[in-house]
Amino acid sequence: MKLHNFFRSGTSHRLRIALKLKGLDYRYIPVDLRTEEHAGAAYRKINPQGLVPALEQDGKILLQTPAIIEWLEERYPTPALLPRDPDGRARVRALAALVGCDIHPLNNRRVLEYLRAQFGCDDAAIEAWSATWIGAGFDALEALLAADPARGRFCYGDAPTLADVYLAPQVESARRFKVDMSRWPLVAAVDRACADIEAFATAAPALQPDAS
Ligand SMILES: N[C@@H](CCC(=O)N[C@@H](CS)C(=O)NCC(=O)O)C(=O)O
Repeated sequence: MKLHNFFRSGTSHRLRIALKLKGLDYRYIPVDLRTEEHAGAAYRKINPQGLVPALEQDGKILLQTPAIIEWLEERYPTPALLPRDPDGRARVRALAALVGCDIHPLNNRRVLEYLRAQFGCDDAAIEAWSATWIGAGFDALEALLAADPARGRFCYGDAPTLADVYLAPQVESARRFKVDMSRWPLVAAVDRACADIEAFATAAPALQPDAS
């Protein structure tokens, strides 16, 4: 498999974690967001949307991390990233969607660049914007975790699931935007539990070949 990705991209980070949890090897193909490589013609042949990551296998290109991770789950079911029962699956998917649909897209690079270019936002304004949407999402996540009587070390139970695969990169991004994580002790505790697992530790942005 070839993983077209960028070390600091949250969605790339999410997919690296899922691949590593499944024990799958991949070739790391860096796509540099700093030089707009993702917007160029060569990468748009892989993903016309000009977004990373993309996963290539046997000449097929898979796009959109929710679809790619569900494909991995179906193709390589062990270890499972979703619980067996429908209620558990709905819960885990909801926690993942809270991050993937309602936090991450608002803080995407192209959104922040648009705020800078069209509305003259400076670094402080960008940090305030990002902190607002990360905070709103993490407030809800913290409440959901607190209300779950069966909660274990992770978002759902005592083994990592899809929800943790989404959560850990979002916490990493929150730190990059200088968001104080002490407001969400349960979210921070889940992130620490994830960091103890090799798949999460080795997927970290700072350890990737294009990190600088
Ligand atoms: N919904 C897409 C989102 C992908 C995405 O937003 N990727 C970001 C990096 S985390 C990107 O390529 N951004 C480029 C830009 O904003 O210019 C997915 O889950 O794969």
